[in-house]
Amino acid sequence: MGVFSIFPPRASTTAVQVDALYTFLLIVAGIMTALIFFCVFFFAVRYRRKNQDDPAPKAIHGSLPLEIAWSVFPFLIMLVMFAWGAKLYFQNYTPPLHDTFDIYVTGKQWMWKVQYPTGQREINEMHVPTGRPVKLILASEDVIHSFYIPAFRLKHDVVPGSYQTYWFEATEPGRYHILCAEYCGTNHSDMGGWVTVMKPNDFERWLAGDTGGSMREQGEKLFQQYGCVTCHVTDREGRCPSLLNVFGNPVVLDDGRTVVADEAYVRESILNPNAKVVKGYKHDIMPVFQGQISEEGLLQLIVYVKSLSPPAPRSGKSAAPAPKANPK
Ligand code: HEC
Ligand SMILES: [Cu+2]
Repeated sequence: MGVFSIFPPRASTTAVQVDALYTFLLIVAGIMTALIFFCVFFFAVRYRRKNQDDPAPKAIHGSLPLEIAWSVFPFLIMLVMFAWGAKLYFQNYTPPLHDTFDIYVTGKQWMWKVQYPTGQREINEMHVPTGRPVKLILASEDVIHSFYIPAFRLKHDVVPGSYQTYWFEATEPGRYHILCAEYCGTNHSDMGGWVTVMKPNDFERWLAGDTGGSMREQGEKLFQQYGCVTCHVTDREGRCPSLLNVFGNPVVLDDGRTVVADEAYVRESILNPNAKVVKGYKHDIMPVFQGQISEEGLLQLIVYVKSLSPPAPRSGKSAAPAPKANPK
């Protein structure tokens, strides 16, 4: 298939699966096209009027078995396409819960800004390891963009005001195009870059390079700068919830609903705290930060809030014991 390259290179686990489905669609479409053309020509030749004075043939008015056959078979084939497509869709939109490497991507007219939990920041460049699920948290600073890496068969709209998540696992080291696939203004066509896929060892070395403080450290700075710390850490009157072990766990709200504190929840809690108020706490105490913190800053704050919920120790490896929720 490499020689015959109507397909871009395949560098992720999904690429192979997407291409298999695509090939199936091409084959079905090819067979149908061939069949229709064959019938057109066959009938034109077979039933042509040989002599001017031959009587015109009688028209046929339907055939029940034929109609059933050409309704049921295409329907079954469509169902296969649907089930296959839906399976791939759900698989790609549901990141694995554990052991993902998280990368935070912000679209901005007209560039992709990429941040790593370890603090590296890049513009129009992204580095990922092979053999490890990478989860993307996609945000936009301005308009709708679409994050597109053809070699990974990955394309996801990036919508202002919300987070999109997607995941992939790269398989082939190399450099592949990143594009924006949603028209986003004058320089849309220049909005793109490169993703570098590296062997795990090379990637570790790259990650260990110089940074201006990890994303968590930068988030912690913002946490102090915006005064979050005065309420969420030093407040002794219990007016504000502790943020320890909030992330990734269910939160009971004052309207009785229970939501899981994911990236989108923390983002909303910061920008519009009254949208979901934690049970037992009051509305209108936490200030509304809408319009005050950049998308990149929000992502750093989120990484910091995440770091307050260390993952439960997993078998074998020793990890620091998780602090108990709300020590007040
Ligand atoms: C004036 C005090 C105050 C400040 C400043 C403040 N918060 Fe809050 N925060 C609250 C209160 C009260 C709640 C609970 C009510 C609610 O959910 O809105 C809360 C809720 C939250 C939650 C949801 C917690 C949970 O248990 O689900 C998060 C996350 C959060 N704040 C983050 C932040 C961040 C980040 C900042 C700084 C940018 C910040 N807060 C600044 C008072 C504050
Ligand atoms: Cu764009």
